[in-house]
Amino acid sequence: MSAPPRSSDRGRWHIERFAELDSTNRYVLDAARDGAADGLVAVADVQTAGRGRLDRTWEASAGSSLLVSVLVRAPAAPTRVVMAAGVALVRAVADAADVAAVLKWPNDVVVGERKLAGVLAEADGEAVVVGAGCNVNWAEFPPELVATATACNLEAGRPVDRDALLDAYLDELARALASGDALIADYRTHLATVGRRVRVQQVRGPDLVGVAIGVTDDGALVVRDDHDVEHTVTTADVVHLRAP
Ligand code: BT5
Repeated sequence: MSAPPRSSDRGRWHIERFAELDSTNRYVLDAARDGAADGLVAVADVQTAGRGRLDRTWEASAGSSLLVSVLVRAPAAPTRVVMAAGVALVRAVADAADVAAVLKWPNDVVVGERKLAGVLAEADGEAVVVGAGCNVNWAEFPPELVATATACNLEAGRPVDRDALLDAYLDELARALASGDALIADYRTHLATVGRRVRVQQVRGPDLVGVAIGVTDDGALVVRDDHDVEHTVTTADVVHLRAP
């Protein structure tokens, strides 16, 4: 049985902090199914089964990362909540760590081509759980991440306060969720993928290579392939390529 969480409130958010959880997304999804109110936030120092998209694993040694999930019971489409989380993370790492990051579609927070943070949204009925994992203070990465990941401390050249980053993220997320149609424009502003040559690894379908030419209001990526055919992509991984 794990220790009970420490609770606090911040604006619309009710925050529960755990030393350890299997997954903050799993915890908040279960709470949503049990009727938890909009605004529940779970934070963990470490996860034993942190999850990424498409059944992948999210790695974080104890205390190294911001691991946070929030419950949004909004009429907004889940894609809006995901966009809001991406925008909020980019702004939060700028506010709390002076790190200039951008978004790689759909929702990786990157510095250059290195991944600083990722977002995983899961829905149950009208409840949307949006989880964010952000590398905050890492001494070194495991071999499988060493070429692809970065952390706030490595970018800022100083240790970064995880609680300050959490506060900034929750404040920015509340603002982004309340921003209506401006959210889409803000998401496009932070998105580095449009205009880039990309390889799109689709979950259902072949890889595409071409140029990302836009994002729909629902957050789908529009890619013009090398045969001049346009594709609208909803679930995929994108690799930014160098221009030929
Ligand atoms: C994501 O998935 O980027 C979403 C990650 C969401 C994690 C948060 S933590 C709090 C909440 N509770 C959870 O259980 N999950 C959420 P995806 O786009 O599938 O990326 C996963 C891939 O990123 C992995 O397959 C690795 O290649 C890489 N990766 C894993 N850990 C990483 C890390 N710490 N930093 C950078 N890359 C990582």
